[in-house]
This record gives sequence, structure tokens and C-alpha cells, in this order.
Amino acid sequence: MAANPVVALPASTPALERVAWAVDGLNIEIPSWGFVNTGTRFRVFPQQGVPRTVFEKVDDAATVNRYTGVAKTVSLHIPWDKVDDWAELKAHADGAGLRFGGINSNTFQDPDYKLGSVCHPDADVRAKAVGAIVECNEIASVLDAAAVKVWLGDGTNYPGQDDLRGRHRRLLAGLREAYATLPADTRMFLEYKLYEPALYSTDVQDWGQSLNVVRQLGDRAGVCVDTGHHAMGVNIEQIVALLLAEGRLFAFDLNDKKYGDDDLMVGSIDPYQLFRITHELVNAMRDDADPIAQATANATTYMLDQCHNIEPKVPAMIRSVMNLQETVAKALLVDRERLLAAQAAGDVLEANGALWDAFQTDVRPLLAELRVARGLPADPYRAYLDSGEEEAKYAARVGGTPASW
Ligand code: PSV
Ligand code: MN
Repeated sequence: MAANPVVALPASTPALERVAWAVDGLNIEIPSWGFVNTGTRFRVFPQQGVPRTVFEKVDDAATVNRYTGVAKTVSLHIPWDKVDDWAELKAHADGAGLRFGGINSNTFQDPDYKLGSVCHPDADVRAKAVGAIVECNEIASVLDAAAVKVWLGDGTNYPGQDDLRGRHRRLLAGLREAYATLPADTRMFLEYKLYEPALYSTDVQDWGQSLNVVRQLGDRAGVCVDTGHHAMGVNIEQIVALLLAEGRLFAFDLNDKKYGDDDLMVGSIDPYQLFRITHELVNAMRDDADPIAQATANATTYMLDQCHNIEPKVPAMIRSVMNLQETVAKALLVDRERLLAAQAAGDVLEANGALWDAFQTDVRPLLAELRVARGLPADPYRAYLDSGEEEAKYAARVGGTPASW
């Protein structure tokens, strides 16, 4: 399998040693588009020091890794990150100590995709969309990337606009064609989203639809859960648990939200929800009785899919990595024996207490110690701010066209 530097968690490790997995085993993938100028549909606010090329986006991802030590892969988005010479980009990433994770297809911005991409009523547009995903497969092969990620903006805005079963048939046909050209050691992630840009029906709207499709594609296709892509109140950790049980939870796009698909920093709005999600993953990693869920959890990709519209981007990314790392560390502290015993005894409060006690633990001093022992700064966020690198970047990146939506 191509690069996914997650190291499996040994199932029975003492609590404090287990926490070290959050520093040594965990990998948090950084999206190239997390460093560009973004905004809402009302306004993009330009920032200083924004990358002008994909090489500079890779540099920013490498900075996040240099300070945190756990962000060893970077995702690309095509065509945003297209270059003439992929070997040059690969050499650049190698030199910066990074590997490529997901290659994300973009079939939502070209004017031809107004009525959809692989589900479009017109066969020529469908062929173009399949071609865009196939191109990502080829790029993944050249870059030795771990995965190709498909998110479709496909859907309709009005009842009756198109035939819903017809669109489903086109979806399956198009993705089968694209999957057939997936490099042998690469995985395909299919992301779902409740709505937006389509406002009435979305062709891959929820985890059930994504699971149904990936099952029909093959063993190397799995579901990508973007935490921002659910209706309010949906129990995301239960979706995670079920997808682990089915062996199809392949990836996360992590971010936080208050209302819609807000793409805020992971753990910034509802850290307990993030804890409940990471608990399901760690719980599966430690569950020798469920080898499918265990293997699936150990191979899951954690990517940050965030837009830093008003906050400085590299510090925000470092903060997000730390938020996730701290939350995973808390999940690693759950006393699983206590939890299982309480569940078996039907002791509701004791079982819930096993989670709550872990969630309430301040793991920051322990993580600081573990980082220092590995030659990393105790507090990566503070160390980056104190380094002067942010201001140096502002001075160095003058002129050219900052990457933007
Ligand atoms: C869609 O909202 C999404 O979450 C998909 O992952 C896209 O590829 C990404 O955002 C970037 O626009
Ligand atoms: Mn996403």
C-alpha cells in the first residue's frame, strides 16, 4: 500500500505508553488548500504570506510537520495543484520530508458541471468528469500517493429537475469506470455531503449512499466521513462505529461546525464530539475480538479539511493538529476494561464515567514531555509563533498571485 504512515496501535499497552501512540503512530494529513486565501460566498479576505504555488503549499505543510512531527502527508486538489513536472513536485516534497496522501478530484468548478458531473444528463459531460477522476488516479500513481478522493457536488436544485434513479445509475457507471483505473496499491475514498452546492437532492448525500456505492466498486473503495457534512444533531460517532464494523471507514475530512459546513478548526466548537469519534476509533484499534474493525481503524486516514478564513493559516493548522492529537490522547486513556465491565453489568453511570474521566484528563503536560523526548517543541503552536517564521514568510512571499478560491 502506498504512503499512509499510520502505525498500528498494539491492542494491550499500558495507559501511559498508549498515549505515546498519539505522537509516534498517529498521522494527520494536511490539505494543500488549507493555506490559500478563502472566504465565504460573501467575501474572500486576503492574508499575507499566502502560497503562490503548490510548491509553497507543500512548504507550509512541511512547516506544520516540522513543529508537530505528526503531519507527514499532504493532500492535493486537482486541478488547483496541477504542475507540468510531477517528478519535480515529488522531489520537493521528499526534500521537505513529506509524502502525498489523497489526490482530490474537482468536478464541481468547471462551467460544464452546472447540472452535475458523473451524474450529469449529458454523456459528454459525464465522460469529462470520469476523465478528471482518472487523471487523479494517474497523478496518484506518479506521486506514489496513498489515495484518490472523490467528492461530487452533483445533485439537483428542484423536484422534477432530473430522474433520481437515473442519476444513481449514472453515478455507479461513472465511478466503476474511474475505479477500474485506480493504481493497484491505491485506495479510493468516496465522500458524502448532506447538501451544497445542490440544494434539493445530492447524489451522494449520506454515509449509507456512500457505503452502498463503495461496496459495488470493490475492496479498495471506502467511505470518507467529513465531520461537517451532516445535519445538526446527527450521531457521527455511531456512523464511525458502523463503518468500522463494516470495514469501510477509510478516511476522515476533519473540521468543526456550529451550523452548516463551516470548516472551522477541528475540535474548536464541540471537542466532546471529537472525543466521542476518536474513542470509537481507538476502541476498535484495541478490540482484538473484531479484527475487521481493528484493521480498518488502524488504516484510517485523518485529514484536516478546513478553511482558515479570518485566522492565520499555518498557526491555525498547527493548533488543529494539536487539538486532534490531544483528543486522540484522551481517547487512548479510556480504561477499556472498566468500560467493558460496566457495559456487561448494565452499569450505565459507570460506563459513561469511563469515557468522561478520560475526556476530562489534561493530557497536555504528558504530550509536551513526549514531544520533547523526541526533539520536538513542547508547545508547537507557541514555538512557531516565537520563531519569527511567520513574519519571515510575509517578507519572502511578496509579488506573484496568492493562491485563492
Ligand atoms: C466539499 O465541501 C469538501 O469537503 C470536499 O472535500 C472538497 O474536495 C473540499 O471540501 C474542498 O473544497
Ligand atoms: Mn471534505
